[in-house]
Amino acid sequence: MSDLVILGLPPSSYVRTARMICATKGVDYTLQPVDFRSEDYKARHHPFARMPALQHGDVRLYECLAIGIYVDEAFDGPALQPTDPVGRAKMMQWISVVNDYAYARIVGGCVSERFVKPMRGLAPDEAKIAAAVPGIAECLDVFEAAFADGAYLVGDLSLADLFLAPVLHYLAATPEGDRLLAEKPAIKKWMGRMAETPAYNEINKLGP
Ligand SMILES: N[C@@H](CCC(=O)N[C@@H](CS)C(=O)NCC(=O)O)C(=O)O
Repeated sequence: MSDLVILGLPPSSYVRTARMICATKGVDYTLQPVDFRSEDYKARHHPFARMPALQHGDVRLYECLAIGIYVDEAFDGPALQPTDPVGRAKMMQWISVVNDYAYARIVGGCVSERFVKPMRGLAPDEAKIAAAVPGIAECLDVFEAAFADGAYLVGDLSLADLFLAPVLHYLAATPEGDRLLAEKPAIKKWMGRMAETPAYNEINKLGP
């Protein structure tokens, strides 16, 4: 049994990415639910009060990319990063695309409104969702073109695919995503390919 701990809540997209990375590597981990807004969590694990964080012996990390690189390089299992400079740079490019554009537009603009707000008893902001749709469509155009060129974002399955998977999984569960993705056969094929992996099923069973 590994003494690796992922701190975070199961619905979080980035926590799902961290868990998928562990599952794909075959690394055992414990998921520790956290009160991510608490002063204790901020002081001990994440000064910006986000999820996930990692603890492994004396190693404490926050930021999903740092966690992903650590798990990939510190443990045996399939390599999740290209080794050539161009492939590695492209993987980082795609992770930046997810972090800086796709996550904000898809999760911030649509998924949070459709799923998180209702959980808090609030109505989705339909105007905010409608305003987010063109930016989401732009992201999907870019991913569609990438998957038309290859089975994964860069060469073989990499960290980049595992950053994107939970975001698109959530998007597909919204009416907007269902409609937009219906016109994206290459993305859907990639999602089908991801769904065949144990890691993807692990996040799927957590729903939605
Ligand atoms: N840059 C961070 C982002 C992490 C992040 O935004 N996580 C979300 C959950 S998916 C979170 O903690 N949200 C809490 C909040 O916004 O208050 C990373 O890469 O780990």
